[in-house]
Amino acid sequence: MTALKEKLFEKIVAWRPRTARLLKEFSEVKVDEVNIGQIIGGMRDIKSMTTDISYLDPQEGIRFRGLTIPEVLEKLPKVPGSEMPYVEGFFFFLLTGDIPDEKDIQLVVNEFESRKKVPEYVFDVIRAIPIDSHPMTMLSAAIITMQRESVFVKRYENGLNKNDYWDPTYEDSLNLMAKLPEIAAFIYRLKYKNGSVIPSLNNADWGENFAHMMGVSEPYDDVSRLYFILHSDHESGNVSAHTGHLVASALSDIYYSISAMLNGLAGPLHGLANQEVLRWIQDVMNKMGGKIPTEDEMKKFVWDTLKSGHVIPGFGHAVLRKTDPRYMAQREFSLKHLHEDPIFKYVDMLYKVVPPILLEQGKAKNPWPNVDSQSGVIQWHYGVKEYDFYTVLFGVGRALGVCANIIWARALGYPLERPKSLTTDMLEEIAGIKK
Ligand code: CMX
Repeated sequence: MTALKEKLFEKIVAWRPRTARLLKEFSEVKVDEVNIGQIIGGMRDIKSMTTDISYLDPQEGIRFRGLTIPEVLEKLPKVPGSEMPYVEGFFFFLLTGDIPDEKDIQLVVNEFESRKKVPEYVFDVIRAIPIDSHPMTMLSAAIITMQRESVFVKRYENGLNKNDYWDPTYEDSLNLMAKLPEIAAFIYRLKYKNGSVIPSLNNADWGENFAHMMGVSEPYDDVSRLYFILHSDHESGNVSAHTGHLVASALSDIYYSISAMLNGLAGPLHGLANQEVLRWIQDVMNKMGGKIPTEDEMKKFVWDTLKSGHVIPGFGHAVLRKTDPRYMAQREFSLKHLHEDPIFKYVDMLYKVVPPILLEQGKAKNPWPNVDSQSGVIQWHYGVKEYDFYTVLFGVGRALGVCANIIWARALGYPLERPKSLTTDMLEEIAGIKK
């Protein structure tokens, strides 16, 4: 066992009795009640899943392993000379719950380094996909193509004890995560830079290597670190994390699970919103001939969008009821590094203008900006202007959290997920509607 895996195993062994006790002694204790509005309304707020990797409070926002975003950015060791922590250290933290020291971080760096070589057939498959396909399609296809590499499948076929499911899942997860930045940067260079692929650096951290492979200079390494960390996890009920968890609960391997996770992330109500924000802003900019609109002009654009039956991308949230701290972290970075950028000025004005309008309209439960409102602007500023690529970046980050969750789900023996559905007739009967 590698040192990282051993550390994780110790945590798993210590944690298992807690889950076992809850199940054995407290299975019948009620946690929640469910009403018809929730059943028809996309299961909002029904407490029915468990994860220890992150928790989303509606007012406070996300905590990763108990730490808020500012605490994560402050407490986790930073890459020398950079403002941001190592993504590898953050992954160690998600996986084990411990704040890593330099040695712990090096364990993850080494694990990723030794597993990062992408099989050539994966690149062949991506090249064979029509170039005008969405990059999320390419990423999802690349991952599913690698399913034949699954260690879990091979060991399962040879007869694997349930207690050990987590072990080959860990192997698959690290094998896949190590390759994701390579595949994402390959897609970017193939699709938007005439196929001039930039080979990976040896022994660089995720941020530095990704910026290098994208062909974008500093501080894009820090932008990438921040981006991957912020997008990693948002507890388990969101579409991408939930899809990954659900698919994995059938003991489908990590490749099937993460590819499915990405397909959920690719929807405009979820991860695709970051590209939609830029598309919307570009549209406003074109209409304004590049001039920064006045507040009144911006208000009109917002109302026009709402009146045409569209949502304002980057605003609202199914759980959050305050400004998303992921938005705030990126806003702080933007205020420091790109406050003069015209697109940032648009975003800044939207921050002022949109919430009162959504409140006045009275539909959205949360009028405040979410993570996607700010993220594309930073990418744009550093020259990554191909906004349909932004969800790929979200996806690479999200895989960190979902892989950590799936490893733990296997370690704690979480079963096949299988909620119960009812017919409309049954709901009407429960409601006491006479027919
Ligand atoms: N603009 C306009 N209307 C909005 C809105 C927005 N930004 N956010 C919510 N609403 C509307 C909903 O469409 C819904 O309208 P109907 O009653 O006509 O169906 C109503 O307000 C109530 O919705 P809600 O309960 O507040 O929000 P949901 O939990 O149903 O949906 C979300 C949450 C994120 C899908 C929604 O706020 C939205 O569509 N936002 C814009 C897209 C976006 O930014 N998505 C990214 C979210 C973060 C992420 O997952 O990446």
